[in-house]
Order: sequence, then C-alpha cells, then structure tokens
Amino acid sequence: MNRNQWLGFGAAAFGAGFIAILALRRSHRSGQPQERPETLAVKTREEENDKLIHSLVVLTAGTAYLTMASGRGRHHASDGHEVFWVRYVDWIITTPLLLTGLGLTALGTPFRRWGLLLSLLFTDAYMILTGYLADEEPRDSPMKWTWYGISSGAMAGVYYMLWGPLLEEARKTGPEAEDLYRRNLTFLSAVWAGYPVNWLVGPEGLNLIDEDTSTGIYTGLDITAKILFGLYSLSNTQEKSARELTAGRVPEHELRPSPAAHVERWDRGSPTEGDAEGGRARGRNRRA
Ligand code: RET
Repeated sequence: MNRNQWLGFGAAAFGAGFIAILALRRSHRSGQPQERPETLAVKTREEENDKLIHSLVVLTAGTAYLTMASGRGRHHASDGHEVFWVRYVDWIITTPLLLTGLGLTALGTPFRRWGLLLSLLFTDAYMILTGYLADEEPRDSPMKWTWYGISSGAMAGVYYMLWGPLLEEARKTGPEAEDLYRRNLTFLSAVWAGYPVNWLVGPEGLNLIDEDTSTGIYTGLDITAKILFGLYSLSNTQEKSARELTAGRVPEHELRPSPAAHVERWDRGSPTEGDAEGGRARGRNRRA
C-alpha cells in the first residue's frame, strides 16, 4: 500500500474505533459474575473516565488521519522535505490524555500526587515538541540529532516516572489497581517504544525504509496505541468495576450518575496530631 492508502485506511479505522469504544458495555461480557439490573444501570467513576479519555484520543487521531489523507496537515521544511506537522499536534493532545488515564489508574485520584502527574504530562509534551523540532531541521543537520537525543531523554523521563514513583503509588492504592496499572503500563510501554524506532529508521532519521513503509508502521502503531489500547484498558476497567459493584464495594459518590456530591479533601492533620507523615497516612487511608 502507498502512503495515501495507509492514511485513508487509518482514517477509516479510527472512525470504526471511535464507535467501538463508545459501544463497549459491561453487560455484554460473558464469564463474569451475574450483575443485578441496578448495578448494570450505573457506571463507576473509573469507567466514565476511561470511556471519555479513550474516545477523545480516538476522535483526535481520526481527525489527524482524515486531514493527512485529504492531502493536508503537512508543509515543506527549509530544505524542502515534507513535515507532517499534524502528527505532532495529534500526539501532543493524545499522549497526555493516555498518560492521564494511566496516571489515574495508579493514583485513584490526581490530588494525591498532582505535581508528579503534571510533571509526567509536561515531560511527555516536551518529548513531542522536541521531536517535532527534530523533524523541522534539514535532514543533514546535526541539530536534528540533538533534538532527537533531547526528545529521547524526555521519553526516558516519562518511562522512569511510570515505572518508578507511579508504580509505587499504584501499589499503595491497592492490589487490584496495581494489577490493572501494571497490565496497561506494559502494553503502553511496548507500543510507545516503536515510535522513536520508526522515526530513526524512516525518512526523518537514517532513511533506511521508504515513506510508504514508514507511514504503514505509524498507522499500525497508532491503531495499537489508541484503539486497541483503549479497548484493552476500558475492558479491564469494566471487569474491575463489575467485580466491585457486584461485591457492593463502590461508594455512592463513585457512581455515575452520582446520587450524591462529593468533595475530595487533602487532610494533612493538625500539628498537634503528629508529624507530616502521620497526616499523609491518614489522607491515604481515608481515600481508600
Ligand atoms: C519521536 C521522535 C523523536 C524521539 C522520540 C519520539 C517519540 C514519540 C512518541 C510518540 C508516541 C505517540 C503516541 C501516539 C498515540 O497516541 C517524536 C517519534 C522519543 C513516543 C503513543
């Protein structure tokens, strides 16, 4: 297939993926404990988050593919090569959304380590921006490799935060959250690693593979990182929610539609009640 056929295929796949993600329901799952009609009528907060995040990701990517397939979303850099800038716009929107979903799986609530979550999203956006700057450089310029190195360093930072402090937080959230986080993280880490490799061997980098092949690989990676990952992550969350709802372990304020409003507070404890660590531990327990 040539480049334009791949792009058209991508646009169609994202259209279908968008519908598939919106249509995925807990009730259709077989081999799960039988749910009562009351629990089938509601969603958990996590299910709602996952469905919204993954449908926005797929919608964004589908728009980028349609733009590219219709011959737009690209321009000529200073040495005349084509830059598909819309890819970077797509990635700078979708990758932070994907990491927010993963981060929420680990933390349960963003308030626990919001600085960490923000740093993760910033480092990720920085990785995409510097990758774009690498693509803008003339193909024989040493600055291309400088930006590529900086972007790869940022990617290492993203992996460090995901496999270090966030995995630790998932452990504290509970065994089910840790299991879900580990599975989603493994999937995501494996697929994301393909992007800098495709860039490196493609026309942007060492030019070992041609434009058509490279576009085909990006299409496959994008479908896997967004549609397949979205369906995988959402169905994992739905299974976890089904177990929790059947066991009556979901508090009212976590249900959607929510019967009661709930304000999350960060309780550090008063100075007379002990040290800062004590306050933090109490905050954690109250949430769990
Ligand atoms: C670039 C080239 C410069 C070096 C690095 C890169 C990494 C890109 C990544 C993109 C991920 C995109 C995803 C999109 C789908 O939602 C910019 C290719 C490190 C990791 C997951």
